[in-house]
Amino acid sequence: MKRPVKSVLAAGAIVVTAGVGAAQAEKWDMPMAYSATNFHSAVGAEFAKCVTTGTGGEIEIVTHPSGSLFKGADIKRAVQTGQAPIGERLLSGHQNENALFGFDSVPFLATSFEQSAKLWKAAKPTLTKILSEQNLHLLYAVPWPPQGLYFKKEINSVAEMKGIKFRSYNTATARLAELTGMLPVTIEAAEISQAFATGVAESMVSSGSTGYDRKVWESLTHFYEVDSWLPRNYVMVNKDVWGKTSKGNQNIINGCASLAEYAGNYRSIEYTQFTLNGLKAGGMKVGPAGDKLVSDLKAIGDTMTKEWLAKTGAEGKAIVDAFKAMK
Ligand code: PCA
Repeated sequence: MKRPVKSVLAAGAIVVTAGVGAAQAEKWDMPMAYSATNFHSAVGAEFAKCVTTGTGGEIEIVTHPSGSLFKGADIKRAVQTGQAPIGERLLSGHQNENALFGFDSVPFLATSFEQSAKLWKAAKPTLTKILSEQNLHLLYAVPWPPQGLYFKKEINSVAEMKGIKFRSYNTATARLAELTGMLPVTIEAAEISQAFATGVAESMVSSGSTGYDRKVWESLTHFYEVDSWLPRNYVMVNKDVWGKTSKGNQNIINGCASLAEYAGNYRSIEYTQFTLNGLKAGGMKVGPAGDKLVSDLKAIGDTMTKEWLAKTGAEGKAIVDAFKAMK
């Protein structure tokens, strides 16, 4: 792990040389759940470079996308326990531990990038505190594009979804399946192409981005733009590791994290239409959900919102109230 501090040649030929007496170099392996080509992973790789360059190589971050170091579901535990110093994960993936993690998967609460940014502002202090109590320091978070529904046939109402095998990625998506009469099966994004090809799953709610990354047109035919919510990925550091990091390096990491959050948000917006076009080019029918499907889904959304508020109590209500006050 430890090796002498060395110069880092950044893009544009800026040479950063660590001073005499600089701390020993550390390598931080950063597990990530999504494919290397996905924009979250690309932003994570830029963030890693920024930190490596900015700290003059004192901290070298090496990203491991596609769940190659730890599978998505195991990344948080790995960082909490110090098996990995830093990592990225879907925030609402922890909804089963604490319903507050699902603030960004409440149907139709925040349905655009603008609203998602406000909701994040409203929720961030609570989420930061919960993560801190779990030995995690929150660095940055980036939204996925708006979520829509994928199917292998035309669907015009919730009644037509009955019995369909549905790939879920968190508690909210599993609940959505139950309430629509579908059969939920949890599958990581890294494994969905195979799940659809073999018929283990026939439908999912996700962004155009994930469908595009996983080439789902090889198995699926329809994507309905529902804009039900925009879930976030976040980057966390083990708190003990963070506590041992020098103030100067913490500042550099925070600066790189702010840049990553900004760039990630921008790329997510840009990627939305690009990936919907990609699904079309792959042969899928892409368009807004019909009126009946939308009104059926809104009714289910109301149920899920009530359930989430009942589970999260005063803290959940405070997030929603703060968000609504920003409008
Ligand atoms: N892609 C991720 C989470 C949300 C999204 O758009 C997934 O499907 O796993």
